[in-house]
Amino acid sequence: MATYPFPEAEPFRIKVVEPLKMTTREERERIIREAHYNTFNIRSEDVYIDLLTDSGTAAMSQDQWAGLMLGDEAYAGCRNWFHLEETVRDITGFKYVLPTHQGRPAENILTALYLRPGFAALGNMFFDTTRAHVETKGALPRDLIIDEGLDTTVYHPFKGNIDIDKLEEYIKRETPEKIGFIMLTVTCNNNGGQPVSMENIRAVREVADKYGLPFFLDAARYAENAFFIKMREEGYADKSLKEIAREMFSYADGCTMSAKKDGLVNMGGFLALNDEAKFREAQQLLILLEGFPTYGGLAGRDLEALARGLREALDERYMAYRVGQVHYLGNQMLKAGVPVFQPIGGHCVLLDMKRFLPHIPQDQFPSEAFCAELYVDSGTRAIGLGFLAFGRVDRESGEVIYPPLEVVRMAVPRRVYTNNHMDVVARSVINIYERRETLRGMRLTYEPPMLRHFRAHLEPL
Ligand code: P70
Repeated sequence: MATYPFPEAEPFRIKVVEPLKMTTREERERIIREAHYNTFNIRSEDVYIDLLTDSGTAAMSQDQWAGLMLGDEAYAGCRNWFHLEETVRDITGFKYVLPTHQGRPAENILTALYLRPGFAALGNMFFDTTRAHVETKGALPRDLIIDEGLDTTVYHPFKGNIDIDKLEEYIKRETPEKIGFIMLTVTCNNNGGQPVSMENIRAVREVADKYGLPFFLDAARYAENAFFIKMREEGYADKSLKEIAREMFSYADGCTMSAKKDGLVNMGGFLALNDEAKFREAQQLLILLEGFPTYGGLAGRDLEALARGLREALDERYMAYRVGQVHYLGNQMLKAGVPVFQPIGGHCVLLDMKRFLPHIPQDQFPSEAFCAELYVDSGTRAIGLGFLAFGRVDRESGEVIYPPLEVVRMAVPRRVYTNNHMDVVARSVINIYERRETLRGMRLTYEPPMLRHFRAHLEPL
């Protein structure tokens, strides 16, 4: 990267623009009230800068758009499928590829293949949908991330790492026969896109071999993970992202992929495996759940855009810009003293609401109070990932269970916003931080039985 004088500058120019509606503060106050103070309920058109998710929100390149015109919409054997299969094999080295329309069907199939009631699945931190698929197979998801991974105040270059001692202890205690698989989410989404080191991935392979367990990657943000390895881990500075990614995958037996992230597409995913017998079983499930194995829930043109996007995400200049923009946003807030989860991850900035709004107790939804304020202030949409999303009441004891983190996530879509947009967000967050004592807590007025943050209604206290 030394050859580029401004490594974080955009390696593209903009050819098509999407106008954004500007609303007034009065309008936004009405909109958030009508949305019951839940940013999921706001219409996208009423949002100025949408940081709800980096999933499926990327801008495609001219090469991807051109690829759409080459879509072969045959039911069986379309050429775009072969292009995608060859691309995934080339990047991951896995033998068998199954296309899916997004990440969760791949998770559904993988968990159906490897888990039985009473089994456990061990990981650094399972993403919500993976966790739910593990649970619906009657198995137990177990998060074994290193302690630093949940501490918002300490620095660690690879906060996504799994605790190898805890992993081995768990396997010995529960016996390997009761473990379905080990899975590392790279980067680790639930603590803000924190990377997993190559050393850690290699160590998991050794444990997996020692106890005869399969080991998979949740590869949604694998290219961003490869970039952090290049930047932070000894011995990788001179390797290409593709070489690093290939090495990451070489230690695993397969992966699930939500291509809506590092696939740079608006919809798409896949499951990749090395085990032939499991692949045959997976194909049967794929046909049942998604469609014929050469399209798996996607149009031919979508398969083409994905094959092209997967390669683009491994371009170092793109990635330096990408991660650079996320850090550009977070660093402005850090400089102003805002409690930002550190180090900043690959796809989002997390604000620690326990330190940002210490006067609002967790059961008064500080994250949602902040998100409502942020929307009214600048039309920016963020989401709360804390008590509303993950808190629950224990069915047996009636005890209220608080999640370890109470954070607001600002996820940055890929290639969509400029740094002027990032400045608006940073200034708005800093504004609110300066008058944080004026924010009040919220209470629930409607609580859905499952995944309550998506549809909950709130009102200010
Ligand atoms: C996000 C989205 C999806 C995801 C993931 C990892 C590491 C699998 C999946 C599932 C989901 C989301 C969350 C809140 C609001 C909107 C969207 N992550 N593994 O934003 O993939 O969605 O394709 O089925 O991060 O982090 P898929």
